[in-house]
Amino acid sequence: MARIVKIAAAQSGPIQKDEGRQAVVARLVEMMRQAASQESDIVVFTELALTTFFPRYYEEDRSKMDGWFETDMPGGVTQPLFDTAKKLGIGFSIGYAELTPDGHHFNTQILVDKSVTIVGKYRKVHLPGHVEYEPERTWQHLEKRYFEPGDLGFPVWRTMGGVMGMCICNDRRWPETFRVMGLQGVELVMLGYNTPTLNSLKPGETAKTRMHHNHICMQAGAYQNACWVVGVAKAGNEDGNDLMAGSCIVNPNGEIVALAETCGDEVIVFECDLDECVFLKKTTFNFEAHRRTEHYGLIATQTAAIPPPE
Ligand code: CDV
Repeated sequence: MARIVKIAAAQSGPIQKDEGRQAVVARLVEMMRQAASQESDIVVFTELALTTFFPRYYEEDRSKMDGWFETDMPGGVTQPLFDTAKKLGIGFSIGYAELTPDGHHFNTQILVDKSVTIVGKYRKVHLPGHVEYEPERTWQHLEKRYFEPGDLGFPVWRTMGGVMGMCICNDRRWPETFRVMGLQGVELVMLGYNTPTLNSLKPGETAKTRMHHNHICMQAGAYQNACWVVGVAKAGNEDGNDLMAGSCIVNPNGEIVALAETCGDEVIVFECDLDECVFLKKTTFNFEAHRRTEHYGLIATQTAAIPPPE
């Protein structure tokens, strides 16, 4: 038995601050064509795929940042993605900054099926960084200033022959992200990331260690929930800021089966058999048989770690 979904991960190279959305969308459309030419069912783009990673820029008046946000999806500039997907018969998932009609700002990802219907929307829950300008940092990471935490939870959708979920960048570091989707039977998790190659608060940490963190959390999420994970980077040097590459496709054993080789626009493709999720879901990670929720209360009731008194 095999339920094959051919997945393309479309890594973006750097997007400079003054690169227009139209030029960016043209790059994404080109990668969508490459994915379709390899008969992919779905192409996954990165977090905030339409612009440079703007949360590195501080602006006192937050409303001045609204130009980085999309008020419509599809909108005038993003319509070519939907038109091309329809023509080529390919689904896609893409991250962007969302400004809602009632004025809310989210870091959002959508899932679009082959008929170009938006079947799923996810809004980033774990927002890293800080609200105010922090002079001790070599660069700023102001996601907490410009976005609200997502208000949709971690839903999954039955579409394209499987159970699909999404999360965004920092979410991948939290086992809760994957487990909540695992508890809904997720078979494929799609995510994009913009991750600095180095840590401005920990100068000695190597790029290799940070790449290890990047991969290990996706590999653990895949294995512990018996699902496929696709992680798609925005990579390379944006306005002097280095973002790590390492886009990958991970199987339900937690093994990386496809890995990007460059720091630029690059498409990697793998035939994912969703039935490969079945064995672990029925044995080691048969949640119904083995989970002990009576001991997990702290996870959903306490935020900070509270060690015992000295
Ligand atoms: N875009 C992100 O969420 N980036 C974070 C960085 C700031 C650590 C990440 O977890 O990769």
